[in-house]
Amino acid sequence: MARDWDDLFIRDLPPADPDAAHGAGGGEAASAANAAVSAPADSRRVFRRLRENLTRTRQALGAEIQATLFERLDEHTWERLEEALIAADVGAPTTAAVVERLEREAAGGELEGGEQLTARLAELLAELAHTDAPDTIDLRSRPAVILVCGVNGTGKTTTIGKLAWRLGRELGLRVVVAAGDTFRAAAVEQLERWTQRADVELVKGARGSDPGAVAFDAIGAARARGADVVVVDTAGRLHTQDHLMAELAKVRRVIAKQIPGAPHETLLTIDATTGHNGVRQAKLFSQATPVSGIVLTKLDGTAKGGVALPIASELGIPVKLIGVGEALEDLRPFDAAEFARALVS
Ligand SMILES: Nc1nc2c(ncn2[C@@H]2O[C@H](COP(=O)(O)OP(=O)(O)OP(=O)(O)O)[C@@H](O)[C@H]2O)c(=O)[nH]1
Ligand SMILES: [Mg+2]
Repeated sequence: MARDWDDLFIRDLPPADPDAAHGAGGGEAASAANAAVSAPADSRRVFRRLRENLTRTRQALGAEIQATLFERLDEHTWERLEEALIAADVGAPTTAAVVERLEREAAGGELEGGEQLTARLAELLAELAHTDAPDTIDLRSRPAVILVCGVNGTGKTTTIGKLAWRLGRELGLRVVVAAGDTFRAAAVEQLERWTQRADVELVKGARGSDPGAVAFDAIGAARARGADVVVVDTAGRLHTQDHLMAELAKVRRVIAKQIPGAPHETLLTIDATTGHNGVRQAKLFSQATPVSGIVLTKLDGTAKGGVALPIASELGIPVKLIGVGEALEDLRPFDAAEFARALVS
């Protein structure tokens, strides 16, 4: 069963009364979305779209899988498969373990034919994504606060636009976005465009103003309007920029002071096109500030999509969302099994 939005978000589902759901789009949109996710035709459509958006990785990997697992198996099969997975950035040690296991099972006669081998390969790859940390996003607080941070240009603002649209228009929640990147005027304008498309409220401060103050105002606005979720954008930064890391810590403190236990979710964006380098950078970032979930972005623009699978165990933080394009609907909950199948099929 594919993991979907309703599995990702923990929330008090609204009672049957349609007036209980609010926000632009309202209850109708919410129930339509819920009905749609349960329809098999729709999940097939979503899976097709995921495959399309992963084309670059899939083509590189798929051609090798066709040329290996669907041909006569010999030692070159396993070498070539291993090389292809490493090229897709699955990571050398994890790849070796997966291929060795597949080879052993094939030699033991447990698997026969390309179809079975491919299906088993997808299963083994999906297992790489397992962590013990919770892979859900808890939205039960009123408001729930989601803080989004990461290195420059990794896709924070774009992810927030897509997430706000999903929460607001599709799930019928009332969303307030905080323009916590006060460095550049263009950053606020970019976020403003996204929030207009998503039809959610934006709280912004003057250019150069304190990001903590913007977060403070956004939570105040959310409380005043009975909003369900506050999503806080932040400026890009490196873990080595002490003053900027201190600023991020301050934003967290301001949020926690207003709502004990908040931020309820801290998402770190990683640009998939930077492959394992991005993962190493994210590791350092997550050691400098608490992070509860990864958003892997730009998977549509890379042949290194295999990187999604080992990240969770390498960082000890689950991948919760993936960005597969620049349209509003191009943010997906990360379902390792579905993802692995999309890569190899
Ligand atoms: N193809 C593709 N492009 C993406 C995706 N996510 C973000 N981008 C693009 O990546 C670029 C940077 O995205 P932003 O959202 O501005 O990144 P940011 O982390 O907010 O950047 P800073 O605020 O400057 O640190 C933009 O051109 C986005 O359109 C994605 O999933 N797929
Ligand atoms: Mg930004």
